[in-house]
Amino acid sequence: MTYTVNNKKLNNWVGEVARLCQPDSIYWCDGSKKEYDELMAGMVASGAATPLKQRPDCYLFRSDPSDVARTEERTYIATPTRDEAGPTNNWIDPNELKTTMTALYKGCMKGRRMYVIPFSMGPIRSPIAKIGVQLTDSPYVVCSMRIMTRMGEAVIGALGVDGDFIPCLHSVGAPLAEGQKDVPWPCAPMEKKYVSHFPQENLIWSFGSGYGGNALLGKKCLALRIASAMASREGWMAEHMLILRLKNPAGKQYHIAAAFPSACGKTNLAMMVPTIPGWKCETIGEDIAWMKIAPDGRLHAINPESGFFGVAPGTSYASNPMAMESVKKNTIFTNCALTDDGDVWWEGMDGAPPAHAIDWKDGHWTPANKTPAAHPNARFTVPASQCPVICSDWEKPEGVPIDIFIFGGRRSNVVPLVTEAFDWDHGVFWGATAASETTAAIVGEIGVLRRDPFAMTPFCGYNMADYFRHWLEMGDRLGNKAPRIFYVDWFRKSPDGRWLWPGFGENSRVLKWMCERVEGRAGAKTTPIGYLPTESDLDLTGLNIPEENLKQLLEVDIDEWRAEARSIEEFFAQFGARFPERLTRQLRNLEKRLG
Ligand code: OXD
Ligand code: MN
Repeated sequence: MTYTVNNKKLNNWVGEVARLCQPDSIYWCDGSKKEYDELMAGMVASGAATPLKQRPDCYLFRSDPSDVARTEERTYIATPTRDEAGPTNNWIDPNELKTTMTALYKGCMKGRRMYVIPFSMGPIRSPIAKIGVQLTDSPYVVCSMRIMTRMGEAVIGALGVDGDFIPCLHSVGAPLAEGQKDVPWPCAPMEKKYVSHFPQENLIWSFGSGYGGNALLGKKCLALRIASAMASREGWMAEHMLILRLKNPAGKQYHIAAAFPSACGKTNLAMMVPTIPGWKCETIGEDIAWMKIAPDGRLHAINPESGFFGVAPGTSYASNPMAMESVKKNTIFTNCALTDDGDVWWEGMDGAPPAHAIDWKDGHWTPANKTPAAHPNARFTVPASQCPVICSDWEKPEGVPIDIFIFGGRRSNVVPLVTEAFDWDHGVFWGATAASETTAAIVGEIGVLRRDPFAMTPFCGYNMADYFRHWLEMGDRLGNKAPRIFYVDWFRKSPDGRWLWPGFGENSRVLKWMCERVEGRAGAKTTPIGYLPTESDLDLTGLNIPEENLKQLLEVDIDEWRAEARSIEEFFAQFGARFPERLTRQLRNLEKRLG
């Protein structure tokens, strides 16, 4: 160790875990580039990582084929009663879960080193930030955490002698016997994987997976599940939201936070290049927002992360040029394909596919193959500072004041391009009823929908009904300083299955309307579901879009909405007595307006 740790709670916990997991050695991470380079060199030597000839300081990892994504079915919220976790979470009694997992952790780090990763979610010493410490036996996790969080010695300084932290215990669950050779991606079988949260104790225990949100515990586990439970107790908000700053041609700034389910374009929107002349977008975050009411009475947001863990397939210069520019150096790629000239490739990248590549399973691949070269959940892990449009204030400790909230999802029909809520409660109703198609929609019919309130279904660390109530109460506290709330759907299709809206940079036209609504300058029509722009309220200059598309994008079909109201009623019913009466009233008001 190159530094001294005087924090008793930390020293005791590290000792306790070491006795249980029995690693060969303990290593305290300092967070330096030298340390990162040494760990990477070790992983290259062992065959776990491949350096990329075409991209400086970039490495490719291939996971075990059984360990490729967040495992929602193995993710638990262990509250004292099932009701505190609510109907949308997996629940196990905390004592039972601890007994099961303690048995798994016993000796699980044998033959491996245990790394201590002190990290801060949010700029170190920001009034909104929180400190966590992750113990892990995965050097891949250490290197990824160095990109995704502020980690190392500086955090130990901020923790001090008696500072508190959120303990995050992680093991890949693959001990090595004496002389046993390691595999490139150690992990445990599915039935032994657990991603467990104990919200009453602010404690995270993860076992058996080395991938993404299962293993980089600062992200979904701490910054969303544990933080959402802390936020409801402490009166702030932890949300699955991107944060961006939009600047109009006069230089006026607007800050927007938007919640969309995974793979609905959060990263693309956060780094968008507006097509309207003079408007600029700057990225603050692309996945998570932590927000507190500041002394000015407004809601201020920080991005608790310091890197992007983005989905690679589909990312291209056409869909997200800023992401493509960001990943040119210092990036970890996981489960992408490797080209013969030493670069990465994935489906949807610009240009023709390579004639030959090594696929994510380490096999030979040509375009004739039926299976994809990159896994559909292949990822890039990149420092946020490398994004060419990162906002100069992205690390401001007090955050940025939010003007606008956006909710949305992927719906091929029913939901218009954009709707403004009548007021805060109506906006919370929009958030609570957000839905997204989980499969391709059948033309002309409502597709297979999953309701994903606030895009938080997999990430809410307590009963979702109480979470809705928390949103309503935040509105009461914010009063007339509350952000305005909008709902968007970039994914509308025509009855014959064509996209009605071009999306990407053209979405700036919709954002411009929102900003002008905030200023009281843009018009709107009142409909039963909220305020909608008319064609003339949107700036469509230079956009070549058929009249018929606009008509469909901005219409409200009363019959479809009556069916929608019935489906919302069914969805709300699962929350029982805990469900806030104010949202039931919103549903009744919608029904009345629909007639
Ligand atoms: C997600 C992610 O799955 O951000 O939402 O990785
Ligand atoms: Mn996400």
